[in-house]
Amino acid sequence: MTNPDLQLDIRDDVAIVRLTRGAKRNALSDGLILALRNTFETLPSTVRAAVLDGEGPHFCAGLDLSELKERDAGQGMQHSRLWHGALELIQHGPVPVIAALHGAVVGGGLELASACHIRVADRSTFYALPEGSRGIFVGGGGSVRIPKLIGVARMTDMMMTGRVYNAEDGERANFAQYLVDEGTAFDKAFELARRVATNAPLTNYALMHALPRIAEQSADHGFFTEALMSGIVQAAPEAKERVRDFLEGRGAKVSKG
Ligand code: 1HE
Repeated sequence: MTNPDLQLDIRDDVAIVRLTRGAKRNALSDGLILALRNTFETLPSTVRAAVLDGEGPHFCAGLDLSELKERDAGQGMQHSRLWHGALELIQHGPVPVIAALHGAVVGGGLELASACHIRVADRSTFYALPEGSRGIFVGGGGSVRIPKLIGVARMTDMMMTGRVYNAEDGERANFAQYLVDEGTAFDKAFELARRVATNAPLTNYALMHALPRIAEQSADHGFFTEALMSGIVQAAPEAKERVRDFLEGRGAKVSKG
């Protein structure tokens, strides 16, 4: 399925997925949501990490409001489930995804960013949830994912009062793990993706699939799941090879950042 509003470019083992609907601030139409789902579902098996970014002055203006027609309750629910399916394939898909943020990261754009594993924001970035003032509610998984980043109290405040966070305050509030100079978010995200791509695939798998689940388990269940995952990951030949490399002086040492 091709969609002119989404571009996929593969550079070695990193996929670059770009929203290319800059004229409409990368507003997410149903077609674009389906294209995102399809892209992450069908990434070539050689890909080990992905960068998600947006063309033009803004990362993403959220839901395409021009498609917000009169829907009955059932259709509204199905629309939300469409988003859930697509964003689930980003969060729990085949590879870690690093979002390169700039300009508006608002509404469904923030929901999309929060489904990624690492967020890099440049200094032009701002975050908002205008759903609150448009008389609607989040529907793309935002109520589940965003409080895990910034907390329920901040999200409630954003939606009730229309509060907008700038890039610096946004970093302090945990929207993004990296804050970089304007115009450099893609480069930083790509550099991180290349680094992430060198990890053992099972380690990345554990980080994407086990860690967030463990965080929601009781301590007792979490310790047990951790032990299972730990056993599986360390048994892989690649883990043995990497540890041997270090012990025999070939592996990189940890150094101060
Ligand atoms: C759009 C959209 C959109 C821009 N749907 N068309 N999201 C929002 O409520 C955010 C709405 N957008 C904005 O506040 C602003 O557009 C921005 C701050 C993002 C960017 O401002 P600016 O001055 O750079 O651009 P612009 O002139 O406002 O927009 C350029 C064009 O994009 C214009 O169309 P044109 O034909 O007049 O050129 C806009 O109409 C169009 N555009 N944003 C449709 N969102 C799963 S539920 C999720 C629920 C939500 O996401 S609700 C929040 C929706």
